[in-house]
Amino acid sequence: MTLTPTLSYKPFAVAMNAATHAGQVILFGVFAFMLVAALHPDVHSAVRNSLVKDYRMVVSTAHGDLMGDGTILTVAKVRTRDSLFLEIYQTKADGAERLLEKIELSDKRDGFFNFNGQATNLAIDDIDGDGKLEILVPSFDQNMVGHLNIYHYDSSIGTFARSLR
Ligand SMILES: [Ca+2]
Repeated sequence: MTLTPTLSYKPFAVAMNAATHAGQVILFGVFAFMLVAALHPDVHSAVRNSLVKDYRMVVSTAHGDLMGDGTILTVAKVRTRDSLFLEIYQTKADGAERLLEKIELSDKRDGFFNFNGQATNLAIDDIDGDGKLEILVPSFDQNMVGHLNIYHYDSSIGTFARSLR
């Protein structure tokens, strides 16, 4: 008898060992995942919530010479999972948008109001007739009561401020 069968068997055994080892690694990986999932039954909702948390949607934009100096500014109404913002941008000479101000609204739900016969969720108009434009931002509070928030540019402090009504 020669040793050939033994020699041919050895590589096979090594291959079997490698395959078994790989199988164990995979099994361990599956087990580890199941363990994580068992420890954190809400692992899926956690992943989903983290995705939703980053969710950001521009629901409306409006343009106007809000500072009264001929500079046309862009106002964006931005909704995230649990907040509502106004972002005011100035378009620079090179076309880049520069964020001038970000204002968080106290209400978290987007709202609409009737503006010149149309339902709108963001408008720019001189509603008090002083020759300067205001930002008109409707929103809903947690009781779904609508509010019309009004902001104007206050040149004395160089920033946007909420208008008293
Ligand atoms: Ca005004």
